[in-house]
Amino acid sequence: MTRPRVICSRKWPASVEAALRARFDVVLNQADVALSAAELKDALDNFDAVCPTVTDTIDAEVLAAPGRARILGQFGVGFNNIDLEAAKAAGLVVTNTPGVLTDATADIALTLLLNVARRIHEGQTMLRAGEWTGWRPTQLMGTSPQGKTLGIIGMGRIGKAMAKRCFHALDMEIVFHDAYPITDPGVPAKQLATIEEVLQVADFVSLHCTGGGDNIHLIDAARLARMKPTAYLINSARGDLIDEAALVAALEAGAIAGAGLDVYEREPALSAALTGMANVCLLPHLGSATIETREAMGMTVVENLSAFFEGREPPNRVA
Ligand code: 8YV
Repeated sequence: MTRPRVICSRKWPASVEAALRARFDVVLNQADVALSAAELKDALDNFDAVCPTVTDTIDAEVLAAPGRARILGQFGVGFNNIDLEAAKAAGLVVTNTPGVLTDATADIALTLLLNVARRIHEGQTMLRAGEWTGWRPTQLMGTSPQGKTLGIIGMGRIGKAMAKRCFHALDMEIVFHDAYPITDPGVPAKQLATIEEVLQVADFVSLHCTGGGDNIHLIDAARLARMKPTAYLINSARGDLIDEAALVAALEAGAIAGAGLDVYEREPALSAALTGMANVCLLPHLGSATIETREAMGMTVVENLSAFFEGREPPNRVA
């Protein structure tokens, strides 16, 4: 029996690549260089399954008349890099990897919160530059999160995991906005009717909604202006949720206190102004970057593909 032909757009954890090899006729990307649009089209023409990541733009043009592909097995929970309507129109099934990266991503959101609150990166930069002259009572005083209000935008799995951490570990008050009524936030938390209401009361605003579509620039100049001047914006979700130019302007004007960012509007590029701001903590999209999580994400893709090619419903089908 011929085995399905599968291609991965990037290098994956070795244990997952072994699992793929055991089941499929697989082409792996050991060089780990992102595929061009032409190479992605070629992959759709010649493989039964294409496994992209957030770095692959699978738009309508790439998806026009795929010759052979029947399934896109996205490595990641977010899939705003894929034009879902175009994929459906092309007859492709699309799957993602929810659940397995919830804790890792919430950990990074919490890390960013604590970093900006306690000025961790500023302290480390000072030390590494050899500029620490010794302890002083007023040196690098940050902000205590205890008793402050965390505002979550998007109370899904990761939003709830962030709420849990901040409620139990930091004694924070939790408010949130979600497009749907959330009856099980997991910890005491108040759902507010609008994003504006959250922005007005929160000391830390953490984004946990999906990117793309109507959510592009969800946080724009007008919404940044609703935040307290003492508040911090945390984004571990998707870069396009924030109008990055508007964020830079708000930070330059002192309209908000700072930001913790793991994702950017035009990754891997980021606004140069951000890199010069001491009140901004910047990470290179590390949300799910633990060995355990990346292996679990890969094995979830393997399960999705296995189910599909065995004629079963893939467990994590999004289209
Ligand atoms: C991934 C993520 O690293 O899963 C997601 O949606 O943002 C990250 O954790 C990346 O997207 C993989 O494609």
